[in-house]
Amino acid sequence: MNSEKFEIKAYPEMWETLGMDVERFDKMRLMLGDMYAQSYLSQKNRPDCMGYFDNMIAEIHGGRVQELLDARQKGKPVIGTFCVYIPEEIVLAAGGICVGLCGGSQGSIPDAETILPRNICPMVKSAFGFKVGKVCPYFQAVDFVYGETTCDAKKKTWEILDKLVPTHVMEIPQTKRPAAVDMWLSEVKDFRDKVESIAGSEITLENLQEAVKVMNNKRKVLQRLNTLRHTDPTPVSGKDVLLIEQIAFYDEPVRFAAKVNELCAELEQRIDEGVTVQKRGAARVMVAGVPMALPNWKLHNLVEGAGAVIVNEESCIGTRYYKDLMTEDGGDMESILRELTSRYMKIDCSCFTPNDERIDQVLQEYEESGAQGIIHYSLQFCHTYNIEEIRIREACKKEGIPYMFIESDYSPEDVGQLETRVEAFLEQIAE
Ligand code: BJ8
Repeated sequence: MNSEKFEIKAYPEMWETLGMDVERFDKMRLMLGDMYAQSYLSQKNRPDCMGYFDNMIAEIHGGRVQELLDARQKGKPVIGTFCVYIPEEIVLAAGGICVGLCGGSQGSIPDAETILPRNICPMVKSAFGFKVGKVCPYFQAVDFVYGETTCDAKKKTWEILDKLVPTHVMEIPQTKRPAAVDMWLSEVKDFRDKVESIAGSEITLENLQEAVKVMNNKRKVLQRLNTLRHTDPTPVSGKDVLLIEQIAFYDEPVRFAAKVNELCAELEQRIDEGVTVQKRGAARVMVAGVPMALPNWKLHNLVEGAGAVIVNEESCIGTRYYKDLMTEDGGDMESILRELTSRYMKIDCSCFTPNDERIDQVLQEYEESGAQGIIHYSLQFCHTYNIEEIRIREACKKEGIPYMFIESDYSPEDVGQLETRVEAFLEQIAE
């Protein structure tokens, strides 16, 4: 796609119907389009199959939103989420759509700060600001949103968000003890009941089994993609893989999996032919830490702009979302819900204590990815990741892994300073 011609399509009539601030949103659309063209379309030698994902961005404010509205018209539940703990399988089994609403944009933060304190996580402020400013068609299109009690910023924001959009809260335990797992199973069942009440019918065993297969397949293709990008030299940029991991949270899962598979086939061919996006001698970096919600491409722009390549994201918009699968052996409703609960409890979010599994997982992914160093990325005011960083740093030191910690937000103010730090880190890796 030609960067000069790229534009995110406008759907003013639809936005009007959704009760959005159309004039303001239209300006944000143009800015996002420019940002995308600059960050993405300026890359050299991209795989042809990235065209589908470019188009998903071009249609981000219309095409997919229309699919959500069509589903609602047919009485299907359309649910907004903010965390990978919300079991998508249940929504799919009810014929519904699950859409990620985490915010990765600076543009909506001033809206949030008219209500919320300034010194909380930018991801929470960005998402909340989208609803306050009426500048996100997805927020306007959902039946309700499902929050969770993972961190303090989120769980207290849901009480305020509920005044603007129906907000349900799922209790996520803080430990993985047997009693905590049982408690969470009951939360999963409550979630199922809520989804069924919107759908107006019970989820059948057959539909749940099918939904498990659909989600497994989506996760498997993301695993395939991640394995291919680990090839040295890599056939695809870290930015492009991050984009796909972000789109995974709002695209239709069967279509998405098919398109990622097409891309994987192209990457295999590139590997055979020795086609790479990695410059000779480029440093290979793994990123670990908090999720980077669309359009947070700040760190990837910095690292790849400095000539290195990112080869893994240990993050919920990354491997934490797709590393664990379910069995597809059948079973009854109760056993599938139990397995679903266990599958989700393997997610090693820093909100858990203790969280030793994550330290091991980071080291394992470092090995598998062929990276030469780790950047731990946290958002400002995210206490759990900022503190867990200490243990990751210690583990890296013990293993002799080059390591750097970045705490940032969505504003461009620290870009210059981060550029200098990233360059120094890349030089250290190259030594
Ligand atoms: S399972 S990482 S998606 S909670 S960065 S909002 S934790 S203050 S995003 Fe997350 Fe679920 Fe965990 Fe994953 Fe709070 Fe931290 Fe902000 Fe965060």
